[in-house]
Amino acid sequence: NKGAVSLMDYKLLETATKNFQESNVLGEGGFGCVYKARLDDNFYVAVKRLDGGSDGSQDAITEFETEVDLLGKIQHPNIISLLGYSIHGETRLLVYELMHNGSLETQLHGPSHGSALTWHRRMKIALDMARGLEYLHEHCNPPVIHRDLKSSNVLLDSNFNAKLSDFGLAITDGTQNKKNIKLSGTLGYVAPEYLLDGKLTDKSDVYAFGVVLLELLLGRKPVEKLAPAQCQSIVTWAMPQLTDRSKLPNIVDPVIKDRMDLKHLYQVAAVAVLCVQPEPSYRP
Ligand code: ACK
Repeated sequence: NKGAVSLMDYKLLETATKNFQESNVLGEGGFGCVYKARLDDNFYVAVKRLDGGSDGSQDAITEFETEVDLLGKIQHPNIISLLGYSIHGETRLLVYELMHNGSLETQLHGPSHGSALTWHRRMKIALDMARGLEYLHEHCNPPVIHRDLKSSNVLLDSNFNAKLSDFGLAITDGTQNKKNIKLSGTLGYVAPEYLLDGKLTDKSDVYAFGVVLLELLLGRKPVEKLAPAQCQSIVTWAMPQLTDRSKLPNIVDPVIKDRMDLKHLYQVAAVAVLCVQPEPSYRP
């Protein structure tokens, strides 16, 4: 029974949360570690642990709640299954189906450099992602915008079936609230019209999907991570024009502009530069 943790689910969940060991870490995400845990003799799950108490814990709690609310209601072969969750003091646990081949990002850019990803598998991953997105945009009521689609949020099972994960930033609001929400996403995947004008639609996910398609095709990220020194020089170049908020009438939506902290201004600066100087053939 998805959406609520039944007694049986609760018992299983308890088993899983007692059975995971620090040594069984699968990887680290934005808000905590993901562990492999044994549910019973031959059934394993993935447990994501969010520890509270640190800076940004309110964001972590909000993301936890969004994930539980949304994934609790969603069931689709190309969306990760949330099997249960628990809140114990400051510690929050999310229990998912185990995806044996980890994330698309690690498969593509990790030590194996995509060697397991034949063209046939890459095509199938693209199709699986499209099916997951189509479900979110066209068949969920209200429609869901993922808002943080990227290769690290695409997980692969033992047969390399792809499932979308990490719904902490997803939104389901209709159209009216989209300009009031905090600007979020990952640099390199964020649609320019969302970043620069705050215009968020399901097409923002489609842009990010395009970036992942390029990753599948090129075997590398179309927009490389900027080195701190590069960021610094971009920001130094852009900040004089951006620090005075009143001088930005057409670049950023007024509501977003008021809510933006310096971190977001830096993002806008960095992306403004990336938009001015794109590598033409890599633009989605
Ligand atoms: O790329 P990875 O090996 O796959 O490392 C990341 C890490 O945890 C942080 O997100 C892995 N991960 C996340 N969710 C799952 C899951 N349900 N099954 C298996 N691995 C997962 C992800």
